[in-house]
Amino acid sequence: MKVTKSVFGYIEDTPVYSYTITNVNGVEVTCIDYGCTITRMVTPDQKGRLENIVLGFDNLEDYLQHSPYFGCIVGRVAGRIGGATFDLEGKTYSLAKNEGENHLHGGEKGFSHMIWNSSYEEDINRASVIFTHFSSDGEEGYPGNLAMKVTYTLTNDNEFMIHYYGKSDETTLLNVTNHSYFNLSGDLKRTVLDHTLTMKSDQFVELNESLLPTGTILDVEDTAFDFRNGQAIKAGVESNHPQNRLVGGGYDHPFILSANHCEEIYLADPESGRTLTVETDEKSVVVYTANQLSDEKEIYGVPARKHLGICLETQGVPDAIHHPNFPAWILEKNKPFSSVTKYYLGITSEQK
Ligand code: G6D
Repeated sequence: MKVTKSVFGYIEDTPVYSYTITNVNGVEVTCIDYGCTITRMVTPDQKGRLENIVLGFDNLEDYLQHSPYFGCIVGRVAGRIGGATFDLEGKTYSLAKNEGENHLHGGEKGFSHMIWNSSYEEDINRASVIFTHFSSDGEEGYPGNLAMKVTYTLTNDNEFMIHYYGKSDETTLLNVTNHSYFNLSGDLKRTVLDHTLTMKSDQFVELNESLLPTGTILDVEDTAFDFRNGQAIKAGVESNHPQNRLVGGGYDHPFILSANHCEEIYLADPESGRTLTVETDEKSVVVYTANQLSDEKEIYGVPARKHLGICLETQGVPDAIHHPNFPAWILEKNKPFSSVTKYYLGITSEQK
């Protein structure tokens, strides 16, 4: 399988490289080493039309100035950490307050805002782009020298995989995800409101006004958060549930997955026939329906607007460091972290 590499732009004098992997079906994934950002993902619709299905930009300046985490790797810790502080092994750590009094998505210069080392590998039926970053002790306030590796792999079976690997010489925190905004209509023809989502999840995490978890886990039963039998995304926009209203109409919530690696997350666009099946090692997925997407910048020539994309951020439950009832994401000293999330890029007529 073919990988093409080119210079996407420069940050000061440092080149930012772009990689495009193309498979035998014309499926393409383009990513850059700034934030390991996926800038384009091209897949066929049910009529074979190859179109882009993610929000992104075709130039570096727009990523630097206007990106609400389009397509990037988020960490060391995705989501919000309340009060931008945490205690670990008897020590208190202070983090950047980059969203009011809280810490969001790894801080001012987290994984999403740095140039990673990059390389690629080509094989007959798959190709990968490998990103590495050495996060020094104290980077963005986190303890431990953390060696990170993120590998994007595309196969000839239209499967895209992300493998996350991390190892630290001191106990630290690690809760990493990819923040792609998907839109299966193709070239952003429509919002995602008529996309249907089916998820193996019985519970979701209640948020407060700062969009931090309250610590309460709610049942999805009889709410617009019940995706077990599939429903349109617009259910959350039309819902009067206080949690849908709190986030501005839609979703911005962690869902607790009740199963892994059994098609636990299934997004479909009836009109294009495109589907996206997500399987993950992770215990939760933050579903964010771009409720805060502003119209400040066109996206591939399309006016940006609310609900133009949906994020399916597989990860540990946010702010778990402050909630003993949430599964922890403490990375023990010298114990490697390894997690895989798979995305199967399909169409409704085919059987996976
Ligand atoms: C908003 O609350 C949302 C986050 O979940 C999202 O990651 C960010 O926008 C891009 O802050």
